[in-house]
Amino acid sequence: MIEKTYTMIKPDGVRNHHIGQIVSRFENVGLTIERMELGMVTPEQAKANYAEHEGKPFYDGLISYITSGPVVKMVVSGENAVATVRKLMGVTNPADAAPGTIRGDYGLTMDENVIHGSDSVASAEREIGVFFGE
Ligand code: IDP
Ligand code: MG
Repeated sequence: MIEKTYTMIKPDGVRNHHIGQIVSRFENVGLTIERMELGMVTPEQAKANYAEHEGKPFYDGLISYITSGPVVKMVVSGENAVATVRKLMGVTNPADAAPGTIRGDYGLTMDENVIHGSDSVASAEREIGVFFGE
């Protein structure tokens, strides 16, 4: 099914100059970049995006991290876009992510894991609303 997902290169991915490599991976498999914007995440957007993690030990650090520098916000579309982006990202902890995945290739620790991707079509719709206001 053709669907849209929200994905975001986190501040470490931008700071470490991986934007081009990451966007290439999406384009290489045939996904389409529908929207793309470099900018900061506001505290309000960070809290809305990570509401499910409020109260967890890493929550405050996560909000600081995601608001610490510019990110690249993207809407990506294509066949199975949600699952395909998650597959290209690799598992949450870069230490466990397979080589060849974005987190496996460009990350080292859980504190800075390079990229975000929506975990379902419903999350994607919500997150596109949070970050692109639609
Ligand atoms: P996901 O990004 O792979 O969907 P989630 O479990 O939804 O992973 O966690 C959201 C984000 O919160 C992660 O991408 C990571 O930045 C951060 N995070 C999750 N667990 C930890 C942790 O144990 N320590 C530090 N940061 C964490
Ligand atoms: Mg998640």
